[in-house]
Amino acid sequence: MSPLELSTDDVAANESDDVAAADFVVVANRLPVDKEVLADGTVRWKRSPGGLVTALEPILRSRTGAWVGWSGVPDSHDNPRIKGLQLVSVPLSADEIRDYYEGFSNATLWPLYHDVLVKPEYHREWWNAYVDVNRRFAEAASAVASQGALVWIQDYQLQLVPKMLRMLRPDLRIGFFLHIPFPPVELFMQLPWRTEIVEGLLGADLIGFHLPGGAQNFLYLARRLAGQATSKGSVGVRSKFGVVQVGFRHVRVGAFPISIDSSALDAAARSRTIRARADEIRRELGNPRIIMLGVDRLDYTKGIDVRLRALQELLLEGRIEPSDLAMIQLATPSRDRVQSYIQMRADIEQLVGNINGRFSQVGHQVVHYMHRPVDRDELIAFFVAADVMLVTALRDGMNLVAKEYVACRGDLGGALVLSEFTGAAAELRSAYQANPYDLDRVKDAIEEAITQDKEEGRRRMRSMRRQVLAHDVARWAASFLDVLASTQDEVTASANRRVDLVEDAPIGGDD
Ligand code: GDG
Repeated sequence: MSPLELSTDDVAANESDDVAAADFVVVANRLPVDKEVLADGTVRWKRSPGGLVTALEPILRSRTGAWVGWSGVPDSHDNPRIKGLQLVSVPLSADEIRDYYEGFSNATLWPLYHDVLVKPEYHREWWNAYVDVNRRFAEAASAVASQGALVWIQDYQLQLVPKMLRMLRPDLRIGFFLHIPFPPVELFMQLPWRTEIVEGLLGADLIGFHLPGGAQNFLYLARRLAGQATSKGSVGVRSKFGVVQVGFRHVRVGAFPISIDSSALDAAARSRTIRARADEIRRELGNPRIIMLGVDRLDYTKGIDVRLRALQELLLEGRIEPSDLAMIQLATPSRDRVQSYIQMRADIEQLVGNINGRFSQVGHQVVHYMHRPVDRDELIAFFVAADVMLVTALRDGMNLVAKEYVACRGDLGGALVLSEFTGAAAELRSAYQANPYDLDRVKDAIEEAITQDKEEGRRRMRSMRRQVLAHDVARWAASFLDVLASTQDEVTASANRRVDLVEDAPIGGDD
């Protein structure tokens, strides 16, 4: 069994449908497990990969709480259980998966919030499904939350849940965190349902973004919508804070850059088995002078094509010897029924084929492309083995992979090439940063990383590690939850009052 899979001790079908009241509830599109129905009809549960699970799991394991989400397959009514954590499954039909998940979430909001890298599609039936499914998530959270519980809603698929949940349960403290960028106003204004989304979010007591820029974009919109905004200074987190007044309520808006379980990764990467596997990977690749690595969900925002093009040109120009280099590109399957993803996969696989066709030799392949998930230990061994990590996203809320690479380099080896358009770039200033739209600069950054002086490399890695080890996921969660908890008095004061937004207030144009 791969380490990605949970043992039957960890995960079992829930024998009873009892739902215990929880005082800490996470609401996310996906449960932290995937249901797999095998060809012979057997059911098994696996942990699901992805930034959100990676980030929240350590926090949930240290508390008693509930996680409300979808199991990942159509019409599943099981409630799988992970030790110490109640999972509440929200069933989705095949039509809802198509319209709410693949449609409105991933073909409307995802591209709209990522700089319109592909054209967002606006369909009223997708929107209707998004409203219906958000309502069901709100109802499920309302049913499991105890009186006065703290509810933390996650991400772009559930932006209407804060307001819906507040209407059902004004006693709750409600936080919302957006894991992807919040777009500039000019782009957001395209959305036919822009007012509903902003109002939906304003149902929360605290709205968190990765970066101050996202918070600013949202504040600007929300102030114009609610019309009564005030601004306050810092409320105990590093970033600047804003407050939007919504009727009697104050909604706090701030930046909380997410992170990883840094010390766990640091320790794992130092283990003898992982180091031995990293050495073995280098041998299996034919002992190349340089191992480059890319680790991404196969997504057009990640700029996998950017790094492949840069590599291709560097090879063509003779700035890298093909025999010196092996690149591993791990591209975890993602959203493979959404049209733009099907096209992008074909483009990337063609690029890999072109590079290998031109530069590989018998016994030495230049690009090793994997379109499947690998288990966590193998991934850590990749990080330890890689001389140069390539993160060339065209837009990325944070990018945990960049931080994971740094956490795995206790040996102070390796170099990180990092897109300026990731959230991580704000913290990892000592990376070789590049504008991913400037291919010459990307190439230069890769060359600088390859040819760096050893001491310079150690200095850069040491400085990035200081940041990543000090600012881990526990600190991220604590800073969000501390601010959310401090809203308690206001919640008590405003309980039973209606959410009182200014209806039909203009949020754009000429007011
Ligand atoms: C969203 C935002 C934000 C990937 N392949 C495998 C695997 N992974 C793990 C990585 C990392 C996670 O998945 C990916 O996280 P990212 O942050 O890089 O990207 P998204 O999935 O797009 O996440 C992003 C994040 O939410 C958190 O807020 O940073 O900006 O887009 O942890 O290591 N893990 C394993 N096998 C794989 O094959 N075990």
